[in-house]
Amino acid sequence: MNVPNTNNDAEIRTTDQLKTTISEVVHTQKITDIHTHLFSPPFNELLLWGIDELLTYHYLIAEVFRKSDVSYQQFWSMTKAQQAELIWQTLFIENSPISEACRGVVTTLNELGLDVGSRNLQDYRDYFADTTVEDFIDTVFESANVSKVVMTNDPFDPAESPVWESGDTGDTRFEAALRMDVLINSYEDTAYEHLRGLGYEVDPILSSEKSYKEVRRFLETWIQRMDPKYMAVSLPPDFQYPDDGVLGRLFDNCILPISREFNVPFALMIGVKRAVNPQLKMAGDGTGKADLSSLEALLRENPDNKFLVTLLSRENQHELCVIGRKFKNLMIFGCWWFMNNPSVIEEITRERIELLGLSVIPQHSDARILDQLIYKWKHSRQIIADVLVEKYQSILDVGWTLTHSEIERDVNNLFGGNFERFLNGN
Ligand code: FIX
Ligand code: ZN
Repeated sequence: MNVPNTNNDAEIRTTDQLKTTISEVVHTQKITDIHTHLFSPPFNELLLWGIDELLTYHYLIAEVFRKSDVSYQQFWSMTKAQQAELIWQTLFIENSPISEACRGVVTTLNELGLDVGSRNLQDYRDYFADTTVEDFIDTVFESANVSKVVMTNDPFDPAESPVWESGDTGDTRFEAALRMDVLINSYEDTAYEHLRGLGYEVDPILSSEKSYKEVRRFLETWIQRMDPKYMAVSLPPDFQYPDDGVLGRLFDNCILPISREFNVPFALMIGVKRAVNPQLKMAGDGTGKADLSSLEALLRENPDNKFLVTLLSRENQHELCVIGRKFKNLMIFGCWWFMNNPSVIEEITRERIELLGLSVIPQHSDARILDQLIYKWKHSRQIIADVLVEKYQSILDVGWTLTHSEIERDVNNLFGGNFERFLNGN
């Protein structure tokens, strides 16, 4: 017997109804963006926004050198406004802006109601000059339909310190993530001295019980100060675990115990080769395929720890899904950086849903400039919706029934529910 449906829970029978429902649900569902490089207003100049920032995004800097004769030295000696003008002229006027990073600028301007057909950079600059950052945050969060964004907070960055010392990060839509690249990847070069300077009694190679205790004390202090959603690190493709060096000692004696004790997951972003071309500065990082047996060992040997993982190499993505099937303490998230392109997002999202169903966090934005929330989410939402249509259609075709509220439940989990449950579960 068919259970009668209320209007709100209409049964979906046809492909048209399915497409309309998914499009409506995917576009109206608010998103928790679990990894960005955005900052709330009290962080002042760390919060980047506006057309010149948008145009000088490091993804576009990498592209401009391929099409312009400008030398590295000339480019880096320009002001930000001059760099933005060069990028605009080269990538948007002298060439059509169809790379994903270029297209993102066009989508963003259009969504902000600006006339992209005019190609008038000055008009775009005027628009931003007439806007306050607080108003613009509201505009962007509304346009992207995002409810929360997780920042990337470096406890070693002096530019962030005043805000953490003040205890007030302002707008609560911005939440913290405790980033540990300096601690983990530069312990001997940078972190050790810094910690000593702050009065932590650590030794240069982190080899004593006393040092472990002191690093744990440092982490505890920052967890209390930031109330982070998770701790995070980016790692090179040759990352290994177990490890008898500083990284292994930090993981086993400091980070993993603290992560368990405070129920703060550890996010691993694996596969970045930093400074493949140092001349490009932040745009000069590359990617490499990782050996995921290290990740398997980490998950197996630390079953009471929770790990969020994203990988930078396309070649690793299928293997990661298989690992996800083996370890419930792993939450796979996002299409990171060079993966954040339509063809790859589509492939990875399909692969993940086929192997893991709805138990993943399909995307994060990695936005560095506030405005980018608009295009990154607009582009990704469309792809996620298309993959969902295909997957739901395949069960409708063989007689499964679906309702509007079931699709709402599923999309809600993908866009925030899975993250919250993973954080709050034991
Ligand atoms: O390590 C990271 O969090 C990376 O996302 C960034 O460092 C990278 O520069 C980036 O912006 C990628 O989208
Ligand atoms: Zn990032």
